[in-house]
Order: sequence, then structure tokens, then C-alpha cells
Amino acid sequence: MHPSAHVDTFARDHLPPAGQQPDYLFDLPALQFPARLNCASELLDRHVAEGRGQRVAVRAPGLCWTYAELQAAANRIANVLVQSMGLVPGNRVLLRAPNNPMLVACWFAVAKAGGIAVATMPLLRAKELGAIVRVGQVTHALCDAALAEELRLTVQEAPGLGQVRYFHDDGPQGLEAAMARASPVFENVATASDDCCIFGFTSGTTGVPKATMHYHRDVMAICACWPPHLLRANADDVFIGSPPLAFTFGLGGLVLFPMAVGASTVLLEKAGPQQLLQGIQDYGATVCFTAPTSYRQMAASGELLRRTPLRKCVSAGEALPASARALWKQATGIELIDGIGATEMLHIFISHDEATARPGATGKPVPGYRAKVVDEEGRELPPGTVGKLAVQGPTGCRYLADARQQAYVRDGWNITGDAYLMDADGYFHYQARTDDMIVSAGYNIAAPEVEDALLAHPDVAECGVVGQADAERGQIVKAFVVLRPGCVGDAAMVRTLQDFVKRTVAPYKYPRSIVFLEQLPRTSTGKLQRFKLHAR
Ligand code: 3UK
Repeated sequence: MHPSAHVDTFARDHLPPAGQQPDYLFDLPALQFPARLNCASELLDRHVAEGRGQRVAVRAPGLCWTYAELQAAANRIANVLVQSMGLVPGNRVLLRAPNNPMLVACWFAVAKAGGIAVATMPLLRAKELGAIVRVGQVTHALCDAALAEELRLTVQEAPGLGQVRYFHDDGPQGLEAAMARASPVFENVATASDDCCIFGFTSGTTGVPKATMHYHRDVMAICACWPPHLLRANADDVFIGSPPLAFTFGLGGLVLFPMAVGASTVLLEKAGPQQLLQGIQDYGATVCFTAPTSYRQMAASGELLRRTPLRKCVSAGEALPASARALWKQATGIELIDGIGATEMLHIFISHDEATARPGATGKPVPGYRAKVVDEEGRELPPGTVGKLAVQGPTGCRYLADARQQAYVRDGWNITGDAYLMDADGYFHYQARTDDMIVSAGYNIAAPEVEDALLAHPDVAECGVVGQADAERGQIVKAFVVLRPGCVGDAAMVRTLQDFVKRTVAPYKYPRSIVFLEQLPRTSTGKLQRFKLHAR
């Protein structure tokens, strides 16, 4: 490893040991990284230094920032972090906002100051935020005033989280007031290329959140692999999309990739199919990132979309059925670009471009990555055989102090938890998740976490949660509930339990279907037999 610029060594101290990390591939010429690298210098400051400061970087309703303006905002926030909030390189900064320009400025401010960005899903509640703060030992927070409530509750329980500022706040204590007093000039910390700048949280199958750790060089590596080889966007493109920036699919697609080529990005705080459709028209978007369900719904407006400059559409987060690809092509004339990515890998590692798309297949390993299908013992399987997907590339899984590292990384390969087969032409075909993660409308929902939420209700004796196939959402959350004696399993109870779950965890995790049972199928040792619930 290179000498770190981190003063707070928490991240380095908690990296998985080298022997438990995956092997990294740096074969491509674009993946030769210097010892010192700050991704904010490359993605933001470079454009201003090379004379592109007046080009548009970020747009949002009622707002348009050039690269120079975004740089000034990020520099002011970096100065506030360091001078007023006492940030030292290596500290973790919780970021909390819907997708908007201030969130992007805060993200770059953290990178500039050598901090580690911990972006959080806007819908998370204090319970979930508290776990993230604990696992990541988060010391600072920058939060949109619109999402202040759950963070205030979190702060009460988290003594280590001592420095919090709110933005979109006109008050004298707000971030904007502090920014106005701060200098628009900041000298970026000369971080090591292998200093962490992102902790990306993923809830995994058990629902206990784990942090994936990513370096400055990982950010530049994902910009050097998939975008130039498969997306091939340029400085005149206008990016738009729905994934939250707390999801690395969104961070890459809506911030890192447009900025790597000096393009502009449109940020929408609400980006359901209707708002996305409107946004594409209003801003003349040319490149769109969203999930398969969203494309399916927007396809009804194909005629309208044909009159916009939209030219590239990327689908990820869940499998893209051949029918959704065909529907979108027919409606808009655009061939979707599918790609499988993972929080552990930071972004997409198997994909294709418009010319090489094959219905029902995710594609081939992205340049810079390699992939294979293996059996339980890690032996490579012949084409046409279903097994576990294993990948390697410049990025890979590093869980922060978590025993699950040894399940994800085996013999130097990242095992994503997906069942895949490779055909005779080298195309990879998705089959299923190998674990119990429910993926509903693009959201990852861990079954045990929903079970925990349900069990907190006084009328619930036992429960088991599974994903049920659903044409619209891919999967929906289905709960099997055993009620306490004397409680009645009627429609009113279904509503009561659904509302209860929505109040304790992010509302999108609530069980859309609830079935009442007399007892749950269990093994003799008392373990829930999920496969039996699936079979019902
Ligand atoms: C599933 C897909 C089939 C798959 C992600 C792009 O989804 C992302 O990260 P997550 O950590 O989930 C990873 C898991 O999601 N998946 C994602 N994309 C596809 N399955 N086809 C796809 N195209 O099970 C994978 O293991 O939430 C996606 C970029 C960055 C990301 N973090």
C-alpha cells in the first residue's frame, strides 16, 4: 500500500487482511494509477484547470451550475468541514439528501478534504442510520434540512457523531451561511490512490448492514472501464436517471461518469417514471440510468420520447427480462444497455453495448474485468451450466471488519451471490440470487430485516419473509405471520402490520402480501425453512 494521507486511520485499520481481499487486475493502460490520487481533482478540478469551467456540470429544477460553480461550492464546503467542523483526513462523513446539486457538492467536498463519504438512502429511518453510524464510526454529517428529522433522532443515540450541518437551511447555523463565510479556494488533500473515499453500505441477507470500502483509485477505475468501452458518452451528453446517489449505481451513472467526460447531469429529487419522463423532455437528456421496471412503465410514452434527443438507456440493479428489452426498443427505437453491478464491485462488470446486446443475457465481462461460473468448490464450470458467478477486476470486495468477507471473496475471486450460466459464445445469463435477498422494484430488501420489524409488533408471534415473483416489480415482499392467541388475521390486521413496518424501517421494505399461518415450517433445530415458504 502507498503511504496514506489519512490522519484518522480507522479505514486502513479495518481493511480486510490482504489475504482475504480479491486479486486485482490492472491490465488496461488506463488503470495505471500514481501513488497519490484524489478523485475530486480528476473529475472536477481538472475541467476548470483545462479551461472548461464555464460548461454546465449540474442541472436541477431552477438551478444550473457550471463546473467552476460546482468547484467553488465544493471548495467552500471543504473549508467548512476542515475549519469549522474539525474534519481530519480519514474521518467519515454521513451524507443525506435526495439527489440534488448540494449533495454532489458535499460529496466532492468530502473527497477533496480526504474524508470518506457515507451516503445514505433518503428513506432510511433513525434505526437504520444508527447502525450505519455505528459500523462506520461516522463523526460528521451533512444533511438536507428536508431530511433532518430522522438524523436528529440518530444523533441523540450516537455520541461519536458530533459535527452535523444542515443545508437548504437559511438560518445562521445552516451550511449555506458557513459557506458564505468560507473561501471558494481549497487545496485538495494529496490522498494515496489506495486511501478510502467511499463507504458504500449494503444490507446483505441478514439485514445487518455492512460497509464496502472503496479507494480513490476505485472511483477512477470504474470511470476507465465500462463508460468508455460500452456507454461511450461524450462532453455534449446530458445524463439523467433515478437511482439515489447513495446507491453506487446512481453515484456512477449520475455523477462520476458524466463528470469523467465533462458532460452535464440532471438531478431529480423525485424520479419515478412520470418525473423521469418529464425530466428527459424538460432538459433534453441524452443518457438515462434507471431500473427495468421504470423502463417498462415509461415505454407507454414511446412516441413522446422519440421526439427527445434521448439516445442511450442503461438498465441495472436487477435482471432485465427479454420482454422489457423488446418493449423499450419497440417503443423508443433504443436498444437498452444492461449491466450487472454490485456495491462490492462499485459498478458494472458484465455488460454489452447496443450492437452486441443479446435478449435474456447480461453480456460479457467489461474490459478490465473477467468472469467465470463456478461450482461450490470454486471449480470453473463448462458453458451452459448454471453455477455461481465469480468476477475479478480493478475493483473488488472489501467489507469493513466483517466476517462475511470470506463468503464474498474466495480464492481471490468475488462471488456475487448470483446464479449464472455462460453460453458457448461467452455471454453471461442471469438465473437468480443464490441467497434470500429480495429485490423489489430495484430496491434490495433483506428478508430478516423485515421479519425483525414485524416481530416488534405485539400481535406477532412468529414470521417468515420471502420474495414472491411479481411481473411488475420483479419480486414483492411476502410475509408469513403466526399471530398471538386471540388475535384475528383479517384485512384490518394486514393493514395494521403493514403500517407498523413502514414506521420502523424504510417504507419500501413493507410486506405487500401477508399470509397468516398456524405455524412456520422449521427444522428440528428450530431454523426457519425458507424454501418451504417459497414453495407455498
Ligand atoms: C443484482 C443484477 C441481474 C445482482 C448495482 C449497477 O445493483 C447494484 O448493486 P447492489 O449491491 O446489488 C447487486 C446485485 O443486484 N443485479 C444488479 N444488476 C443486475 N442482476 N442483472 C443485472 N443487470 O444480484 C447483483 O449481485 O444493490 C448495479 C451498478 C452499481 C450497483 N451497485
